[in-house]
Amino acid sequence: MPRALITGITGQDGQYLAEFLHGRGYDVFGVVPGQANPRADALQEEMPFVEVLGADLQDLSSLIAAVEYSQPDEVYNLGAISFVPLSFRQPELTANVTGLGVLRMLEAIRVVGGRDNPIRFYQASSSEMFGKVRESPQNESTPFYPRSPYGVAKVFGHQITVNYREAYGLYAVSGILFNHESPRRGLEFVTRKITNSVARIKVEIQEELVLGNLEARRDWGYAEDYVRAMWMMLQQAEPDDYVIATGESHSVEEFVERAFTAAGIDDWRRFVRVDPRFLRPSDVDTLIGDPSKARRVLGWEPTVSFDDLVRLMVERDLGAERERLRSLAR
Ligand code: NAP
Ligand code: G4F
Repeated sequence: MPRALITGITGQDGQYLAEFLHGRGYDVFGVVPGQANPRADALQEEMPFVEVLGADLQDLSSLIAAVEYSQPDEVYNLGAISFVPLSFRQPELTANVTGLGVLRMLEAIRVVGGRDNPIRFYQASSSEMFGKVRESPQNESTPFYPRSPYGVAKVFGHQITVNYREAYGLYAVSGILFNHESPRRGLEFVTRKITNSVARIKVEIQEELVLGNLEARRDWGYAEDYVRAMWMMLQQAEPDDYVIATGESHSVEEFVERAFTAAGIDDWRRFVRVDPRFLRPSDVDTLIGDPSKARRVLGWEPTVSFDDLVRLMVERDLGAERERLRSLAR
């Protein structure tokens, strides 16, 4: 049985990846930080096949212990402070977890080494690294210009992964993933904030949706498609970096409009208010990825369109809100 160790297993991607790898016959180990992390219990209930290991990306010895114990064939480093506004409020924490955490994970792999074969390492790089974009669409050789402490930390993580590949011959790759969403997306991110609010407005338990920059444009895909790409990258003969994106860009306003339409509400402007509280000190205005290398080399394709993604998320949030109201009435 192949063995995989995942950091960030309680997050959106960690959960989909754990299910995906389990479905392919892997033994799955997951790193969870904290001494009584409530998300660990929820994860164990939903995915009893995962063996949870207490460790933290800020603590090298705990990562070495996790690698020694799990003896993985593949390590997926998805753990991070991943919410951009938090990175402005806690830049040092972000640099430590999202940036230096990658270095610590690579060191743990280098020091412990593989069972029979070298351990293969996946780093969750991000389109946020392109920031104030130098060209459009962005591909693997587009220069980085990060716009947040999160983006800067991801550039460090990306470059240190390249360096460990070149300096020590580690099998280490980075997926430069553009935004990907799902019903498991955290409520703090704009897509899920919108679909959850639209559902609550539809069932009349919320009055308005308060947002920041409606003009920002993102290349939004579906998370399950993106975790499949992570695994595909680690199955190649040679380690390399890949952009994963849909090649389409939409504004936050378009997302809002489609979400209200999906819930059967036409006049979305009546419910939406812009509050400068949700604006960032510096934002990424527009992102659009060029996934042609992933198409050509990995044979990867996105399967969920923008419209279907919005619909899928609204329907799931609406179903959950209706179920919650039904159970309260019982
Ligand atoms: P997410 O839902 O925010 O999950 C982040 C995970 O990191 C959580 O499981 C969290 O654990 C864990 N974590 C936080 N601090 C940690 C620490 N000190 N030690 C170990 N783990 C820690 O993120 P996601 O959307 O699944 O994204 C997965 C990865 O891909 C992240 O690295 C993100 O930056 C990157 N990425 C995401 C996207 C996207 O659009 N989703 C795009 C490009 C790149 P607890 O919450 O349990 O503490
Ligand atoms: O959903 P967001 O918070 O995602 P963002 O900043 O693009 O970052 C996500 O994608 C990255 C990949 O490019 C990941 F690396 C990162 O970990 C994370 O998963 O915001 C998207 C856009 C921004 O321009 C923001 O200013 O939506 C705009 N926005 C407008 N109103 C808002 C809001 N964002 C949030 N979170 N909340 C709002 O009320």
